[in-house]
Amino acid sequence: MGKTYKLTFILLLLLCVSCGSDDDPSPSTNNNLPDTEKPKIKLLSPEANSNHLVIDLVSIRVRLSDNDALKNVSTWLVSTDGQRHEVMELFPFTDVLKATEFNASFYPRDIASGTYKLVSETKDRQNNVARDSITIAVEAPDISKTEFAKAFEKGSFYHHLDWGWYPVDFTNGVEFNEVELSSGLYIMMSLDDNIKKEEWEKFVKDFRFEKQSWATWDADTNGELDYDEFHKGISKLELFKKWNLDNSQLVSEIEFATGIFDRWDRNRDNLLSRDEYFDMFYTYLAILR
Ligand SMILES: [Ca+2]
Ligand SMILES: [Ca+2]
Ligand SMILES: [Ca+2]
Ligand SMILES: [Ca+2]
Repeated sequence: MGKTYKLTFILLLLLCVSCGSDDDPSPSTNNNLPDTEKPKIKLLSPEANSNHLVIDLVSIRVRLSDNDALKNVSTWLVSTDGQRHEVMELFPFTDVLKATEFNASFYPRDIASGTYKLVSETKDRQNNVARDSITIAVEAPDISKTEFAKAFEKGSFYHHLDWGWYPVDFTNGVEFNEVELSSGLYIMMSLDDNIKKEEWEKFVKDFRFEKQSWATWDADTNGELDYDEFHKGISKLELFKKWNLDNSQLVSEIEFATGIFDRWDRNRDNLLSRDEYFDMFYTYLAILR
């Protein structure tokens, strides 16, 4: 299930095109004259001169149109030294399309901190080209709880998963009862049917539960954790009680993000440094991993 499902949401994420309705789906047939009119393009998102954390999911939205038919769209970043960094694969339009708003998103995971030009380009079927660009910045500062919660909300897979697959119900927003808290952590560690010993060992180290012993978690000693074993282990850590700061029925999204923040803040200075969040975020919370 893990793989199929991952593929589904990768496609959703990268290829989410909302096609503008067009009354006339056929290319204009003005007596075989070649189309010499350029398409039009406008970058609607992200905002010009906006700053993005290196763990932020950056949403791109471009409005495109052509008098005849659009061929494709692509987007990339250009650093100040002129180097080009792809952030999205070239997307071809197979249907005849005169106008659309194209959506995609990317994590600046492999992008060094700095200022970049974000360029979007579209071609029509005669290869007439149009481009639009804006300036954005990518940064990796120490972040507060609030800033971490914001990045969590923007880019964590809890907001993007198809929840039908998992024992959680986020129809009222991302919040957890005690069972869902275990499920949420389970999904964070593994999208498969079990948790392997290496995954558990990494988790207890990363979340500073080093005193835990594998033998007490893996009750049937088959070398992996099924969901019940995992749930029992998590229950003993009493995370639901500890993370449920207002003592309500649910661990809210902000309480969940705060709980993670505290586990990752190794030096207890109430900030997450890049070293404390970068690998962790991309290991446990990013949509594509
Ligand atoms: Ca054209
Ligand atoms: Ca087991
Ligand atoms: Ca609560
Ligand atoms: Ca810290």
